[in-house]
Amino acid sequence: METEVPSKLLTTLSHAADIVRGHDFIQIYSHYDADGVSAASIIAQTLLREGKEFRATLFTTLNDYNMDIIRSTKADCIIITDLGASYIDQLDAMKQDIVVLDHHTIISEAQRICYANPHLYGIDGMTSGCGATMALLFSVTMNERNWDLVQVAFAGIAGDRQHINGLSGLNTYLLEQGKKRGFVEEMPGSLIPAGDLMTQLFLTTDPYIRGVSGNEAGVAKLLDDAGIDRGKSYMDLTDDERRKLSSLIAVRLTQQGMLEQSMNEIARNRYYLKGLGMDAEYLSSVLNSCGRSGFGGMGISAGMGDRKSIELGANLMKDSDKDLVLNMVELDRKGLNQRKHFQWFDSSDSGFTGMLCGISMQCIGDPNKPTIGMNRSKEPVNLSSRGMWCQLDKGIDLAVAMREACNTVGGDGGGHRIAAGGSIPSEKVEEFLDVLDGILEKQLSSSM
Ligand SMILES: [Mn+2]
Repeated sequence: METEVPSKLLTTLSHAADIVRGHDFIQIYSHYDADGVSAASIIAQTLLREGKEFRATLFTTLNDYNMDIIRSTKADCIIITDLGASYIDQLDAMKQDIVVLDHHTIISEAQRICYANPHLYGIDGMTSGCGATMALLFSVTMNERNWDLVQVAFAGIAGDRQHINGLSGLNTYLLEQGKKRGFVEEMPGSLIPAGDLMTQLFLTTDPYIRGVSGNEAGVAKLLDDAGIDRGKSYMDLTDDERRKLSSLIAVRLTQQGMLEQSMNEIARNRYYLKGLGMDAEYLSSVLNSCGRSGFGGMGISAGMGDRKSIELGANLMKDSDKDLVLNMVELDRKGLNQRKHFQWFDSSDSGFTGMLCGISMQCIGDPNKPTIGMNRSKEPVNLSSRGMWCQLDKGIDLAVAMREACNTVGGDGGGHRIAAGGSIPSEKVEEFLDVLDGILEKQLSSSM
């Protein structure tokens, strides 16, 4: 049976397409992560094919400051992707034609502007449709020939980790259509990273393997223990070698406290993008590296399929993967600070706060408590948080907890139940930590 797109969403999307068709110049705003860059690339390519002019701007987050930037645009038509859910009321109050394609938790419904969000149709935007999913659905509503862009949408899905427990909701629809049309292929995954083993085991943070990731001698020893030639790559492994190496990795991950569910998530299915000749996760990392390194324009042209940009982005990715793994080794050495109901770290020296937060939650942290990462290098202090499914089952909702805790100390926060962010004034850090502990305590006790 084929998945269907809710008719209310289709109506909103064709309304959005009509609005956009009526303009010659469109301003795109999107998020700077892999999903946001994917979404912006899909929109940009769609507009280019329609012969429209456009400009794209990426934001690290949508806050009051960036909202002022949006308000001061000279464009008569605006498309906002992977952002906007928390500013619908303010966008509604603007004069321009506005289309918002987001998947973050709903605060309010739109009165005037055109707003599509999986949550509005009873679909979970945290797991079953991301910014790039919404952008693609808009794109194919504009024109059916845009189905090739489903490949870019998969980079967004992978970037927001919506594929780790299997695809669902709107993403399933994208896979069905992508497969049928010959653009996407689904393949089984592994705990072993793809590519040259000496290089990729050194760089891996997915999983982060203590004593192996970021440790050349550790990588060599692991391969020796598995009886595998150090020059081999994942594709060269015999079935026997693959089994041996993956069980040695599983043993180490278990020793560092990783849950079996997390290991299954790492051995998730992979999505091969046939037209682009690469894995969705690879494209996702390239786009993520571009966006986060301040090369958003290059990221968008990479997402639009420009080979040179993809290659330059891949170089950025290798450098940032190395920085990331070495920072993770350092964080692992220092350990996480424990509070009653969460654990936290300070990554002010390195950045990578959100990524380190996700890796430590999954690979080295106490799986029973959410992990909070903090970057105090700028004002306001930037915060990330990650939870686990087992915590959500116990009542944890990080979207609410981060919003309330940040608001209490004069900051802003929000996101998804399992992953949320925020910003707070630097002198309020201690107070924030206390307030957050109290909110999490309430969430846990009220669900019992
Ligand atoms: Mn997203």
